[in-house]
Amino acid sequence: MSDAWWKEAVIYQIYPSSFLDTNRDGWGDIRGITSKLDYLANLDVDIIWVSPMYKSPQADMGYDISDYKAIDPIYGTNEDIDTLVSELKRRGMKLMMDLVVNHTSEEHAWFLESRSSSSNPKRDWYIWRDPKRDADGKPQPPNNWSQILGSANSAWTYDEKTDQYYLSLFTPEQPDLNWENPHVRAAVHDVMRFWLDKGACGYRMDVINLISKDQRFPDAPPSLGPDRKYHPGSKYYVNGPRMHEFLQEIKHDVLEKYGAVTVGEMPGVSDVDEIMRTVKRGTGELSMIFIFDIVDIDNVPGETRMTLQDFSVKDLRRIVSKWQKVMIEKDGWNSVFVENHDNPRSVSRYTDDSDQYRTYGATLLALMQTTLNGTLYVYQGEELGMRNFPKSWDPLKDYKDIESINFWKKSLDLYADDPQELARQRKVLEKKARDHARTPMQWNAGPNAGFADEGVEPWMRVNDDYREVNAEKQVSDTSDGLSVWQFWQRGLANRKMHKDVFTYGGFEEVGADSEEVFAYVRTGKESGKWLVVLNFSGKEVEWEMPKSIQVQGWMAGNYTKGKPDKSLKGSVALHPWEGVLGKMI
Ligand code: TEU
Ligand code: CA
Repeated sequence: MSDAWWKEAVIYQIYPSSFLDTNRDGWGDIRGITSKLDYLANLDVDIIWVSPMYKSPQADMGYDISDYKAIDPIYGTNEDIDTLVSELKRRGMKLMMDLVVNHTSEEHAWFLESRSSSSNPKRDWYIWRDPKRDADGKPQPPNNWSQILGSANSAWTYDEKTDQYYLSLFTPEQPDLNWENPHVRAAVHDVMRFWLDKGACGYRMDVINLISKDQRFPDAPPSLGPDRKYHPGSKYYVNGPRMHEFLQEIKHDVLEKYGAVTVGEMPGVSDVDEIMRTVKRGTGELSMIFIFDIVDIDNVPGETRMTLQDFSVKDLRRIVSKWQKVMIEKDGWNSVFVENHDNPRSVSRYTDDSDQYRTYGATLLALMQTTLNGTLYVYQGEELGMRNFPKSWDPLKDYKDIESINFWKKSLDLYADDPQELARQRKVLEKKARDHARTPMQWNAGPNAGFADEGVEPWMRVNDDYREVNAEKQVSDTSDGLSVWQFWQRGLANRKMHKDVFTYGGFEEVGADSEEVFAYVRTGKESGKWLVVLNFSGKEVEWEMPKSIQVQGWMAGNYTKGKPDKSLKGSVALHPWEGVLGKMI
C-alpha cells in the first residue's frame, strides 16, 4: 500500500527568525528549533523544512544568500546543524533545507567578483546587459520588467563602475544567476551535495521555475496600466525555455544519487502539461511542487500579489478538485498547503478569525487538508490557528518585509493626493502582507509569548492575541471541544492510519452546486469510502446530501470531540464553518 515514504510525510515549515530565541538577541535560532523537536514529534511531524539559515545580509530575510555553505551567525553554526540532524534522526525525523539558487545576495563572493570588472571570469555568472539611452544619453534599463518585490521599480540595477545593468528580479540586493553558464549550474550542484552530505533529506527549491530566462529579454506587456513604467515580465521567465533541461540535469547529477526529496516552488504556472512534465512519476524532475492557485486566489490576474479580489467557495472547490483529479489521473504528485511565510494567515484569509469562529475556521481548514491526497505541509503557527495581526499596526514601524515596505512607499507616493485610493491600498497591505505569517511563534502566555526571554526585544512584534492563542494552552486544553492543535494532532494521526484513502485514495466532488459547502468522497483500497463535508461560510446551512451517498456514521467533526450527531441522510444541518467526516456504507 505504501508508495513512497515522503508522500506520507507531514512536513512542518519553520521560519527560523520567528521560531524560538535561545540566546536573547531577539532572533530565533537553530538551538531553539532543536529544543522543540519533541513538540513537533508530538504533533506527528516527519520532516522539518527550515527557511534559509545561511549567511545573509537579510535584505529579504535570508532569501538573499551570501554564503551557501555557512550558517548565519544569527542562527548559529554549521555544528548546530549537525546536532539538529542527529536529534531529528533520534526521533525518526528529517531535515529539508531551502535552496535559493535563482539568485544570490549582492554580497555573495561570486557577485562581488562578477561586478568587479567586465572582464572578470565570473562576469558571466550573472545577467549583465548594456543600458538603453534616453534622449539625454542617460542610461535606462534594458527592458521594462518590474521588480517582483517592488513593482514600481525596474528589475534591472545599474552598475556605475562598468556602465551596465544586472538583472535582479526580486530586489537589487538579489542579483539573478545566469543559468545559461554551465559553471553556474555545476556550482549549484556542488552546493546541493554539500547539505545532502551533511544529512539533509532534500530541498524546498525557491522559485525554481524562474531559472531560465528568454534570452531575447523582450519588453513585457503593460499589464499594470499605461501610466506605469515597469510591468511583470513573467511570461519571459516563468517556466522559461531551458527550465526542464536544467532540472533534468539536477535530477541526474544530484537528486537520484541521494534519493533526495524535493519540492519546487513554482509561482505563476497552472498549466497541466507543464506541471506534469515536472512531477510525473518516473519521468518528472521533482518529487512535487507548490502550485500557487490557492494562495493566489485573491490576486487580480495579471497584476502583482499585492492586490485584492473577492473569491468564493466555488473557486476553492474548483482549484482543489482540479488538482486532486489531475494528479490521480496523470500519475503525478502534489503538495497540500494553504500557508507559508509569503502569505497571510489562512484562518484570517479563507475563513473567519473572530474570537467566536477562529477555532472552527482553523479546524475546518485542517479537516480539509488532512483528507486530501498529496504531501501535507503545515506552516509554523498554523497548527494553533494563529491569525493576522491587527489592522492598527503601523505600516512604517511594525511591518518588516521588504515587499510590504516597497508597496507602502509606492502607494504613499502614487496616491498622496487621493485619500480614497490610498485607503484601498492600505486595505491590501492589511490583508495581504507577508508579515502576518512572520510574527514570533506563540508558545505561551508569558513575556514575548515565550518566543524570547523577558526584557528581550523580538526582531518583529508579537501578535497582540498571544495570551489567548498559544501552544501551551492548546496542547493541554481540557475543555469540551478540541483545540486547534489537538484537532491537527488527531487529524494527522487519522490521516496516517487511513493513508490508503486520505493520502492515496480516489477523489470525487459531490454537491458541487452549493454556494457554501465543499464536499467530496474519498475512496481507499482498504478503508472504504469516506465523505468530507465542509461548510465554508459563516451561515447555518442545510446541506442536501445527494441520494447516491449513504453515510453509515459521522466519525469526526470540528464542533465536538466525539462523534457528530447529525442526520445520516436528506438534509444535514451545519453550523458556521463546520466540517464533518462520515464513514460511508
Ligand atoms: O517567493 C517567491 C514568490 O514568487 C512569492 O511567493 C513571493 O512572495 C511573491 O510573489 C511576492 O509577491 C520566494 C520566497 O518564498 C520568498 O520569501 C522570497 O522573497 C522570494 O522567493 C525571493 O527569494
Ligand atoms: Ca537568537
